[in-house]
Amino acid sequence: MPAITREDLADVLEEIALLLEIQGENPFKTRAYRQGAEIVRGFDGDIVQRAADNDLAGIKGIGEALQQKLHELASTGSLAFHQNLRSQYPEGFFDLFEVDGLGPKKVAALHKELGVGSIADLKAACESGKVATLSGFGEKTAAKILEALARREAFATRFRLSTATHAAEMILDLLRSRPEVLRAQYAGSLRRSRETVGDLDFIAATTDPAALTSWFSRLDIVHDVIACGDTKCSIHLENGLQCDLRAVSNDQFPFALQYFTGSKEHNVALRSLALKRGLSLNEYGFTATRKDAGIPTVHEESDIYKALGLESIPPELRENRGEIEAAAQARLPRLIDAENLRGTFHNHTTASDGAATLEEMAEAAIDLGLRYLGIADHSKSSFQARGLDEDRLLAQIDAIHAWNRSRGDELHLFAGSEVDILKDGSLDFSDEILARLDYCVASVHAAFTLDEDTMTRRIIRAMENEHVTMLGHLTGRLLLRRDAYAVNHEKIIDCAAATRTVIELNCSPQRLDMDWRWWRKARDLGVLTSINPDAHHPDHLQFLRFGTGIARKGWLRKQDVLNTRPLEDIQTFLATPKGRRK
Ligand code: DGT
Ligand code: CA
Ligand code: CA
Ligand code: ZN
Repeated sequence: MPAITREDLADVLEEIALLLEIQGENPFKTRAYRQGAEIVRGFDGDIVQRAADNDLAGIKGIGEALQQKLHELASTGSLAFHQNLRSQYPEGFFDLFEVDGLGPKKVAALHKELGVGSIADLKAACESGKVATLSGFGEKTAAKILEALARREAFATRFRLSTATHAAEMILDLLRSRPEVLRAQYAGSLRRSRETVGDLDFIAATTDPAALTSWFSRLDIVHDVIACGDTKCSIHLENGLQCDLRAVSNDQFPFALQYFTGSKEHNVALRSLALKRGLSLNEYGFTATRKDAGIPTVHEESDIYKALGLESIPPELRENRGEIEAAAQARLPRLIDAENLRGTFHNHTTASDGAATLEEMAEAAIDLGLRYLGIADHSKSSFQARGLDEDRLLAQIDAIHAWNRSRGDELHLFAGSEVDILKDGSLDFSDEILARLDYCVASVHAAFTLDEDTMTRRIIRAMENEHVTMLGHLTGRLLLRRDAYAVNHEKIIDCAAATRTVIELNCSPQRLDMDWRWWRKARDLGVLTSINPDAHHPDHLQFLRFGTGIARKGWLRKQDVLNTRPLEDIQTFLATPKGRRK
């Protein structure tokens, strides 16, 4: 049985209230359940434990009927009364409540009169005109529902790291500017640096939670308020991104931050570790489950880990993929930091499909504090990207040498190419041409539909070329837009180790490719990566931060990343025959 949380208890009570309301129960009864949910959410103490122990007597607002139900729920994991209510409705029925403008009364009428049991039913009923003729609805309401459904479709997506980070930092600034906010942080998948995020989660420590949630719900950036109570507020931004704010006390803050950072799997593992020490851990604090267990003092999130005998686990690693075991043995890797990067290799200019000239890209790199920048424009087969032919490439090499003569002590430019890997695994330039370059990134840009075996052999053939320094965006995926093509990661990683080919970590937020789940294995085999923004604009150099996030998520250290090395070391690396590069 998965551990029941305080939120679970409150959610069930709220759902009961909703279902009773639909069935036309008297308002006092439904209100009792709603109030119960609020009390459970805000209760100062381990309400889950008390419910499990049937120790709820005397809590104001939780009558006998609720006490029994909470006890059943906390001790068995489910509640028969709730399940019975629920079973009277089809699976997709509960989605209807998420449609803007549909309250329990309207949902009840739609269900009773038109048999609407899902979002799809609702859409069909609106389109056929049935909803418009229903008493209490009308043309206008039906049109509004259709609009809400369209918006819901547009919103029912995940968001890229760039969109999410931008919004989160802006909101964090707003939160931290409030005098009643003692500390604030974003949690959830964004803090863990996942490649996409479903919604944003904010935790704020404050002395006045209700004032903070109310202020939050009235911000200019709010498109609509999903729900707003005394301790929690959920809103949509204009772009459809949902933001959940939880207002907690300063003492609860580290626990809430830890809990809502997740992942769920990490939390479950952590909680069972706590139980072995006689401690129950939830989003509000530690409580003793054994008499002899002392309650640890916690000021910061890291104190929670320390109390459980663990090294502090960076958020990026919290996916329950071995991080807890490593932390218990004090063997967590020392992860790369954004400040470790000294240059980067995969960047475009107006010579192919970039928006800025060589000089503009170079100036942007200087502004960012980089010591070297690799230029890798497309090769001739990528004609839609104005790929360079041999003559234009040789002219670009000259321009790069000229830059290095005049400004090389500020920023060294490396002359490269993002050379197409053709369908048979040969390259778009001859070895003679490639030999004129400082380095080359080889990428697949066409013929995506080969079967896995053929695609893998195609890429391996390219990696076996002495001139291919690194492999660009391994799978070609475009997050939320285009799936990865079929390719065998194990074989590619093995080949990279054998041929000393670097595998790029393409940190364009559209790609984040190779996927973070593979880096630890690659690292263990001695494969190097280069964190590359695939910049088509000076601003895109900022993508490097997403790259370090994903590299950290992949357990990578500074020494696993080529572009953390000083310029002189890179020059030595590139001058060494590929098979002997270290
Ligand atoms: P997302 O928003 O889909 O990108 O992913 P998360 O990880 O941000 O998920 P979210 O926003 O639903 O919840 C934030 C964190 O709260 C999640 O990572 C772990 C914690 N959490 C939420 N619900 C539960 C739960 O039922 N059990 C446990 N153990 N943790 C939960
Ligand atoms: Ca989230
Ligand atoms: Ca959330
Ligand atoms: Zn490319």
